Amino acid sequence: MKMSLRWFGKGHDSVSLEEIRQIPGCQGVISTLYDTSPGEVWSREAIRGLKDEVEAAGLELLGIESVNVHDDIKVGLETRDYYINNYIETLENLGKEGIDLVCYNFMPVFDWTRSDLAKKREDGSTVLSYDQEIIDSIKPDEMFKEMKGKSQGFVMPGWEPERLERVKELFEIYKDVDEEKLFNNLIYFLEAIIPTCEKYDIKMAIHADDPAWSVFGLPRIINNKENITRLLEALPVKNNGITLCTGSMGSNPDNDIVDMIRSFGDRIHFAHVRNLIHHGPGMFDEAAHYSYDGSLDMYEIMKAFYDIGFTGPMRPDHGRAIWGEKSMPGYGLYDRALGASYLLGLWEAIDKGQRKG
Ligand SMILES: [Mn+2]
Repeated sequence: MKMSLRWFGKGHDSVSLEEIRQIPGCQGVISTLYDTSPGEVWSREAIRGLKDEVEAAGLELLGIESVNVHDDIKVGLETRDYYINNYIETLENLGKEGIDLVCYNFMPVFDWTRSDLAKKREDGSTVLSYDQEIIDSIKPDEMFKEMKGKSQGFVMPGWEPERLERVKELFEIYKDVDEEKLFNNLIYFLEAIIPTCEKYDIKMAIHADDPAWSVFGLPRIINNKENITRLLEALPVKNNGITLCTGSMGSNPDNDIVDMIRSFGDRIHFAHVRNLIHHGPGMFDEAAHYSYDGSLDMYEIMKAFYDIGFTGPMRPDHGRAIWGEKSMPGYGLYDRALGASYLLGLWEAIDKGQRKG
């Protein structure tokens, strides 16, 4: 396992590479070319520039999160082949620069959804939170505006202003896309790109839908064991893999995360590990990483990753906002550093316990 932190790039992230370098045991970052838009070809020069910047700080660029998939591909429009070719060109350029992990998602319209970006907890920290009743009471474009107003001035991934302008149009183009169509469009996309991934040994790692159920009537296909198994079996090659995000998948208490990790095994290429508290159906708050602070058993989760021999990058994913830090919601330095340390501590204990038998 390689501990890492997500980094949004200079000018976008409140956290610097130099700060990340000082988190004990943190080997690298997961990043993206934040100034690109979905469907655009990433140049080798830009990729190399990002890699050089990360390496100059003494860190490794362990993967890309995300290379976003253009809506025309998800919807299955005729224009999709053009965007798929661009995606392949981007993969070739990434492969030539030695990048071997690409996280992506196949969620329509919204990359992720929350009803509150700064819910206050008893100790004064704030967390992201979800309440289905609130979501049901607002229109998607109103939610977009609300999210923007609460993002502390940061542009959040998946909530770029240009998407806000198109939100009604996006709902329109997705109106005939049900789960079956979306799944078939995902397979069409993967069949086209997998030969390039195999050539450069790039592992594609699809991220779970967040939350793991349908919102605003939009289809969800990466939300439980059955659906992920279907995807992995439809294209049974190693490069067609997943990002196991404990927080997204764990938003639904019916999902047994430990069982999923053990079942998906070497098809897991990237791990997002965080905790959350379930408050009832369709209601949860994000939490500190520690088992005692949430509903997930982080020891059992880390033990499962250990037992499958997980060697890929792991990141602490979202954290709470603490100690007065101003950052993109969920992506401050302090709580993610605490999370990384805790997860590495669990890992060391599991490893040493195992060796001593
Ligand atoms: Mn995640």
